[in-house]
Order: sequence, then structure tokens, then C-alpha cells
Amino acid sequence: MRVLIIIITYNEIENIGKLIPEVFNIISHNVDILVVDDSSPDGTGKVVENLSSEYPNRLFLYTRPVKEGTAAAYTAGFKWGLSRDYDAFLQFDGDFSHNPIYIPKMLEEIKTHDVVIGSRYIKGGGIEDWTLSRKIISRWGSVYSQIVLSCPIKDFTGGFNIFNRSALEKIGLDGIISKSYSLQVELKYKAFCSGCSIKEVPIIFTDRKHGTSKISNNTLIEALFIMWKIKKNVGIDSGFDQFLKFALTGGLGTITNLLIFFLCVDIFNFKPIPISILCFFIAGTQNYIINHKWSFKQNILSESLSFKKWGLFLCGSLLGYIINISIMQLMILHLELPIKTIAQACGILGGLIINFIISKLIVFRKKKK
Ligand SMILES: Nc1nc2c(ncn2[C@@H]2O[C@H](COP(=O)(O)OP(=O)(O)O)[C@@H](O)[C@H]2O)c(=O)[nH]1
Ligand SMILES: [Mg+2]
Repeated sequence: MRVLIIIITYNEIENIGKLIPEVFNIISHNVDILVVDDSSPDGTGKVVENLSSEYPNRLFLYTRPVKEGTAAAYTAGFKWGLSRDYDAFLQFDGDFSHNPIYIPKMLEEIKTHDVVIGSRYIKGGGIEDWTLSRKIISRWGSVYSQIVLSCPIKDFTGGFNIFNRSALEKIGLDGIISKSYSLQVELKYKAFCSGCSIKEVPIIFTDRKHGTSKISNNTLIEALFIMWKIKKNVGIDSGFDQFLKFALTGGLGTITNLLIFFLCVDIFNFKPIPISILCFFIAGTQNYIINHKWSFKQNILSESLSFKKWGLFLCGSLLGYIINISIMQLMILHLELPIKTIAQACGILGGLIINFIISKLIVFRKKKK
């Protein structure tokens, strides 16, 4: 397995000259280093260039004309490696925050996984020397991402990771929307959504000893909002998300149903049974449209509303309703309940589940590409 370590730098002259030999000392086989430098004014690139004669065909410098942020630098580095015959790509900061002693363990794990995350937030991992505020931002950034993206990765924001070729191909680097630190979240989330196997290994992260951090408050605010954009662009609703949306749509349909019934029967004195049937059709149609446009949108991205699906959906709703009544009646007949409403509540839940299953598997079935 050929591995490319990608070190991105901007003004790291105090670190880079010591860092590269240290990495090569720890891992000597099948590993090359690419430094992606955005024309650092302090001459970082020059130092790398001088060192490259000591490591012929193992150390490469990719100089970009302007400073474009960490996401662009890493993306350029990945593309550089993908166009050559590397199998895995390790992200590495140029400021000694990432300790190379963890690399061998990570390389071992990438043999059997698509993505290996150097994780500060699992047992054995941690952070040294960071200010409290920076620790809080990073920790809660990860928790926030975990919740917003409903994804179980513990260290979402860390930048010490390996992706194999297939993971990067599945992620699709041309679709990356992050400009800076949220890149880490976007890469991991997209890998997770495309079914990559992910392993977290513990690392201790240390603050830089030399030079200054390039993170700014703007990048933090950007990261806060971009999470939702990432989810919207690539996010796949879990079955549970879809069920919640479906249940909410059903609740809205029930309100419509009751309102029409109240207007026609209680205010205008129409007969209850035909009005009840009318309500079923109107609320059912409303539910069909909302489920099509919202709850199951991701299953049927470009399909339009159709009479066939509308009919199927109403049949599903009717079956759900029959299940509802059956469960209610059975419970009332066979169980000793303090109040009968419990039976009706269970009936509604049973009907809802059946209706959801029919909708998901038949009406709004996901088409294979
Ligand atoms: N090529 C490139 N590297 C950058 C840029 N911004 C930061 N870096 C590098 O990215 C790594 C992490 O940045 P750093 O400022 O240490 O962020 P922090 O560790 O989150 O405080 C360091 O090696 C920086 O030199 C950039 O715009 N372009
Ligand atoms: Mg740093």
C-alpha cells in the first residue's frame, strides 16, 4: 500500500524543517510526503525545496499561488495524489500538533478500513496545551456535528485522518463546499453517508509550540452554519427522520380532517358519514402531497406527483385505518384497560407504522440508479 502524507502549510518555517525528517524517521517504507504550501511569505516552500534533495522522489512540494484556506489546500493535495498511484492519503498539520508516532497505528488500521480518524474524543485520546475556549469550541463543534448530522463519529472536527482512494472517490472532491475547517466534518460525513467503514484511533493533540494559529472567528461562525448546508446537500435522512416527518404530516392531516368535519357537520349540518369519507380523501391527498414533497423527497428526487401513487397512498392509508380500528377493538375486548383511549392510541400507532411501511417500501420506493 502506497501512502501519501499531505502536509498543508502557511508560514510554518519554524516547524517544517524539523517535522519532515521526524516523520520520515518514524515511517520509512512506502510513504511519501507532499507539502501543499500557499506561497508562504516566510519562505516555508524554500525550506521544503532544499530538503527534497535529501529525500529524492519521496518529498514533493506543491506551491499554490495564493492563500486559499485549508480546504482548498487539502483538496488540491488529495487530487495531486489521486492522479498518481497512491492508495491512501493522510492529512497532517505542519505545526507539530499531530504527533507522527501515531502514524504507524493509523496505517495498520487503514489496511482494513476506508477511513481512519485520529480521535481526541475516545478513550486514550485527548488535547494538551489548548486554551479552555479552544477546547470547548472543538469539543462542542464535534458534538454539534454529531447531533445535526445524526452520525456517530466522535471526533468530527479533527484534521489528523487517513482516507483510502475508494473513500475519496466516493466522497467526490469536486462537490466539496467547505472553505476551511468544516472540511473535516464534510469529508467524514460524506464518507459515512456513502457507506465507508470508519475507525477512530486515539491520539493526543498538542498545541503548536512555534508560529501562530490561522484560525479566525469567522471560520468558526462559517462552520456553525455550513453544517446545515452540508446536511442539505448530501445528507440522507435516516429511516427515523423519515418516520418523524411522516408522523408530523399525519398529524397535520388529522387537523385538516377535523376542521373540515367541524365546518360541514357542526356548522352546516351535513350528514357525518359522507363528510367523514370526504375528509378522508381531502386529508389523504394533503398527506400524499406533503410526503411526496418532504418526508420521502430523497427517495424520489425527480419524480412528479402521479394518480397511481396517490391511489396507492390512499389504499395504504385505508389499510392503516383498518389496522387502527382492529388493534383498538382487540385491545378493548381482551385487555382490562383503565381507559379505552389507550387502545385507540395503540391503534393509531399501529396504523401509522403500517402506513409508513407501505409508503416507504411501495408508494415512495427508492429507485435503484
Ligand atoms: N496551504 C495552506 N495551509 C494552511 C492555510 N491555513 C492554515 N494552513 C496550515 O494548516 C495547518 C493547521 O492550521 P493552524 O493555523 O495550525 O490551525 P489550528 O491548528 O486549528 O490552530 C497548519 O499547518 C497551517 O500552516 C492555508 O490557507 N493554506
Ligand atoms: Mg495547528
